[in-house]
Amino acid sequence: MILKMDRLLHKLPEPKNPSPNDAAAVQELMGGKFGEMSTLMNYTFQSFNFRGRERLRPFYDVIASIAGEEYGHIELVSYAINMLLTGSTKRGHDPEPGPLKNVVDARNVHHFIASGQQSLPMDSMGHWWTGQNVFSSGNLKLDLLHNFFLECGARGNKMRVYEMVTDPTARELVGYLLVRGGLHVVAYARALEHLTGVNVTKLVPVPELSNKAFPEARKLEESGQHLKLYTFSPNDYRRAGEIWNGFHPEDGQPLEVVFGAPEGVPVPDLHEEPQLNSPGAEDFDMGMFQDVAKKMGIKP
Ligand code: MN3
Repeated sequence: MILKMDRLLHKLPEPKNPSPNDAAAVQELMGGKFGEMSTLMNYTFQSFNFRGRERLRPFYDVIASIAGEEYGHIELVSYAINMLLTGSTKRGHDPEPGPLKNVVDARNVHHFIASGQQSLPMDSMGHWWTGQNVFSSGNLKLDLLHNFFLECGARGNKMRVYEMVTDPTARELVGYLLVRGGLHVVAYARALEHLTGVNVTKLVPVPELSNKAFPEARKLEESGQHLKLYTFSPNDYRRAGEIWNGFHPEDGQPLEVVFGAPEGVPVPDLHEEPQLNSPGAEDFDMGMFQDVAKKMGIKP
């Protein structure tokens, strides 16, 4: 089961300007082949499908813990896209002046036609994410090799998106994902080492550029965010520490398992976009909920 919290994993700064094209590039980190939807669904299916978990429990615990974190990553990418899209069009109810005319040349007009100026489960070219991106062979060595490759591929794409976007919201997002995805690269390398004895961490980093070259990532690594594997569970997955231990291969600092989830930050409020009828419901009577809340003693 999953336990949900109305919190975001990391604080994103407000965008300097609306940037529909930065948002379109960031979509690759959502619904691209190597995006967060792919990491989430790969580890989710592999953990659901895991056979022989009593014998191989620590491997199961690592994959399941990382699957939990990836849910928070798609959520964070979604908010970054939403924040970058906010303000791209002129707000108002009157269609006649063409309030969406600014975005007819945007890279991804699905943001304005198929959604209310919001993130979508697609890549930077507007291709919908597909379950064909999920690899769950049932063979532990093969699945871990795939996961190591997937995280390295994701790392490469994150770096290129960083080099493409200039908005601070987008760059902070990518910096954070580089740090946490970098940790997942090392986790799958360590898992393969425990399983096979092969020194996979010698391959790290792939691509060769260090996270420390990116100012937003460097700042987070200085506070140790590349060292802590969270279980995203109050009581379970406690044997992840039998794999996540020792020292970070790049800077030699000690690795640590944290039971539970990071505290997170409040979820940003997304304002209404009346020109897109989003969310609409203009005649909804707010007083009705206020009366119900009062009767039930629910605090806002
Ligand atoms: Mn991720």
